[in-house]
Amino acid sequence: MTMRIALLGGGGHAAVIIEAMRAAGLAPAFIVDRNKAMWGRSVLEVPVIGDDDHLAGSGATHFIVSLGAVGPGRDRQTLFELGIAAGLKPLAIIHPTAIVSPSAMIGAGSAVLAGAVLCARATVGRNVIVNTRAVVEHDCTVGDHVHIATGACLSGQVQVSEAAFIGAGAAVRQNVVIGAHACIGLGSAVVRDVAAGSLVVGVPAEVKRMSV
Ligand code: JB2
Repeated sequence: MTMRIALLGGGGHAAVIIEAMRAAGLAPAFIVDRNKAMWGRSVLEVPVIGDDDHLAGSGATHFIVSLGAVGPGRDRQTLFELGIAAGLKPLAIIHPTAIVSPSAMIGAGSAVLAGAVLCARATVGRNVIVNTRAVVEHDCTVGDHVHIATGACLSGQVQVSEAAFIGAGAAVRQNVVIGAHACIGLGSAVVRDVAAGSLVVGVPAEVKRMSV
C-alpha cells in the first residue's frame, strides 16, 4: 500500500517536520490547517487543502501532528485523537541525523528531530516531539503528547508524564518525575519533582504556578 501522509498544522513546526520527512525519504502529501488564509497555498511545496474536516475522505493513510506550540486552536493531543478518529495511522519520523539507541522505543506519531539523541532503554510515547538537538538519556520514560523542546536535556531515569512541556535548553536532573501537563520554562534547571499541571522556571527551577 502506498502511504499518503497528512500533516496537521502548517506553521513553523510543520516546515521542520516536512524537511525531516524528506531527509528520511518520506513524502508529505498535504497539510490541514485551521487558518483559512492558508487554504490553497503551500508550505515548502506541500499543499494546504483545508481544515481538519478535510482529513476524512482525503485518501490519507497516515498522519503526523505538525503543530508544536499550544495556541488558540486545538492542542496536540486533541489533534492526535482526531487523526485516529479519521481512521489514519500515526506515523513516527526520525531525522537521519538523530542518534537513537537500539534499545530505545519510540511510539506512534512521534518525531525525533535533527541531532536529537535517545540513549539506552529510553522510552518515548505516542505523539511526542523530541525537538532539534534534545537529549533523552538512558532509562527515561516520556509519556504521550510530551514536547521536549530544542536543546533540552533529560538526565538518566527521568520520568515525564503525559502532555508535559520541557522548554528549550532546560535540563532535568537524574530520577526527577515531571507530572502530566506540567510546563518547564526555557533554560530551567529542574532538580526536584514537578507536580502535574504546574509551571516551574529558573535555575534552580521554582514553582511559578501550582497545578490548575
Ligand atoms: O486545530 C488546529 C489548529 N490550530 C492551529 N488544527 C489544525 N489543523 N491546524 C491548527 N493550527 C495551525 O497551526 C495554525 O493555524 C498555524 O498555521 C499552525 C501553528 O503555526 P505556528 O508557526 O504558530 O506554531 P508551530 O506550532 O508550528 O510552531 C511552534 O512550535 C515549534 C515547536 C513555534 O513556536 C516554533 O517556533 C517552535 N519551533
